[in-house]
Amino acid sequence: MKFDVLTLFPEMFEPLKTSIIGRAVQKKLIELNLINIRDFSKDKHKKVDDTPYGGGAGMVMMPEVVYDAYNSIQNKENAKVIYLTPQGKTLNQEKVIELSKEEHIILLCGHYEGIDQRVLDEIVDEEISIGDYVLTGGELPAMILIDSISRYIKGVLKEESTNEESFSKNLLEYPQYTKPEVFKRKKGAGSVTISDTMKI
Ligand code: 4H7
Repeated sequence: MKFDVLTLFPEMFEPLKTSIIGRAVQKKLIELNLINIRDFSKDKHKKVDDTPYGGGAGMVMMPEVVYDAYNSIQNKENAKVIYLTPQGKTLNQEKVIELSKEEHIILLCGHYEGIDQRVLDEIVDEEISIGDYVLTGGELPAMILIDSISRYIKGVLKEESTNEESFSKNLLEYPQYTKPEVFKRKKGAGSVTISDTMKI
């Protein structure tokens, strides 16, 4: 799986370089490319946003710079372009599994009041929201997509981990226990006996 991320804040993606996803990148099971949209500004002050037509608060990301950043991505013929926005369809596990079957995903992260509609109409295939609340940018939603999708890429997790979820066909997990057998006078699941249950 290849992920290209179009963002004004590539440094926000540092946490993905740790733990399970970081190891998957190192093992080349997933490829993660961060593209700084600001690098494509032709303005001498590297400006990427402007005031909205029709008035209103805040700034809108300009279409040309986003389009040029998108066009810098190689071999994007079969890529799916996803825009992270609160207006998108809410993400769920079924959608995560569907997306894990793609070979190339381009994630477009908006900031400020969002991105000029004309470039969205030109390049976006799908709009996704991670839930009904407001964030300052699409970067955290993009990271959540990368994390949730990568779990389904072969070799990222131990074989059984995602199988178990599909067998049980529900996401409601039971409490987990490990050593020690007794903690704060309570036993873990494995060693609970009938007399513990019956309080005898
Ligand atoms: C694109 C368009 C995603 C990105 C608009 C993004 C929540 C989610 C953003 C906006 C996001 C989610 C513009 C929406 C400013 C909020 C006050 C960045 N927020 N913004 N508005 N739920 N914000 O997935």
